[in-house]
Order: sequence, then structure tokens, then C-alpha cells
Amino acid sequence: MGQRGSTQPEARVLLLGLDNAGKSTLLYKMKHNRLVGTVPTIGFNVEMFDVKKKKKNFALTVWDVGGQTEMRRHWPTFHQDTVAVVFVVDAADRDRAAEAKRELENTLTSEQLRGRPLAVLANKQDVDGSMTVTEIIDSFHLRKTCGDRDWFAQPCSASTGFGLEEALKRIGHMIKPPTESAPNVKENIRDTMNYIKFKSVRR
Ligand SMILES: Nc1nc2c(ncn2[C@@H]2O[C@H](COP(=O)(O)OP(=O)(O)OP(=O)(O)O)[C@@H](O)[C@H]2O)c(=O)[nH]1
Ligand SMILES: [Mg+2]
Repeated sequence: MGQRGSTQPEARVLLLGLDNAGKSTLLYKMKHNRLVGTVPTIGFNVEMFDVKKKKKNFALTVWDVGGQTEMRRHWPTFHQDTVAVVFVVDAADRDRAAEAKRELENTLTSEQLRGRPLAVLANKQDVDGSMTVTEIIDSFHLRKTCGDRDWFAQPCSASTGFGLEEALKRIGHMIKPPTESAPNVKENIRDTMNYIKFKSVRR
């Protein structure tokens, strides 16, 4: 993360989804346009994207949190100050669709995420026989589950890059720019680290 953007106000986006969904692959492909070999995330990764909206420059920080079962209980620690959720689904893994649906629904019950916009990314579209976006919208009952919040679902492939630029653009459209007085990226990341440490010590 460079110094250049570190004094910009931050809008935080949370990247969630089951283990193996492709979150980290997607994050690095979006950031560096490179396919990076990943290992299961224990903890989180964070990357920053410069965004301009309504003549305001701000930093979109994307927080990619590990999706393994034992990591999921830490997800709520990241809810505070999140302006939008991006939920990544492994569209090639039909056997785990019900589990992904359950975790998404669970996440959306969070008080801290109430009314926050949601993007559902149907990843691994390069794999033959992957679930289509329509299948995911229907089988996850997304229209009902999302209720009044802004949301969209989009096909993508973190491996090939298909759909990622559009997804980032749509996420940018969906969120409100942070106010000038919002904490900057550096302060926010430091505060979040302290908050996470505090939570884990108290657990
Ligand atoms: N074919 C294909 N494979 C993908 C795609 N995206 C990710 N993968 C593969 O899926 C596996 C898991 O990817 P990760 O990015 O590590 O998954 P993750 O969601 O970060 O997993 P956790 O960190 O455990 O939560 C890796 O072998 C990736 O190469 C994709 O779009 N297509
Ligand atoms: Mg990961």
C-alpha cells in the first residue's frame, strides 16, 4: 500500500465467502492484474484502490478475510465501518452452494451491516458447468434476502480477469463517498488492527 493514498478518506469494502471461493486470487488480480498463487488465508489481506466519484477522490480499501470455518467467527470483527460487502461464491462448487447461502444470510443479519450494499460475485466462470448468475440469484433467494438494500450479482473469473473491472466499477457506483472528515486509510487500518487485537485478547 503506497504512501500516496494513505491520507485519503477511506471507504471500506469487505470481501467474504467460503474458503476456496477465490477471494484472495480475485483481490490480487484486481489490484495487480496478475494471477498470484494463493494459500488459504489465515487472518486477512487488504489492498487499496483509488476511486474518484462526484469529483471526490477516496481510497477503497478491500479487506479479504479468510473463509475457513474457524475463520468465519472472526468475520463480525470486520463489520464495523464497512460500507459494502462483496460476497464471493465458487460457482463451480454446487455441493457447497447451500453452505455459502447460509453464511451469506448469516452475514446479512449483522446490525453493523444493516442497509449496506452487497455485491455477489459468481466466481470461476471459466470452469465448465459453473452455476450461472441467474441460478445463484434464484437458489440463494437473493431478491428476498437482500430486501431493500442495493445489490447486484455478477459473473466473473478471478483466474482470467473476466468481469472484475466491471465488478469494481459497479461497487464504486454503489457506495457513498466518505466525507472529507472521515478517518484516513492509515489511521483506519491502525485502528482496525488494534480493535482486532483487543477483540482476540478478550475472546
Ligand atoms: N478455475 C478457477 N480457479 C480459481 C478462480 N479463482 C480462484 N481459483 C482457485 O481457487 C483456489 C482458492 O483460491 P483462493 O483465492 O485462495 O480462495 P480464498 O477464497 O481466498 O480462500 P480462503 O483464503 O481459504 O478463504 C486456488 O487454487 C485458486 O487458483 C477462478 O476464477 N477460476
Ligand atoms: Mg484467501
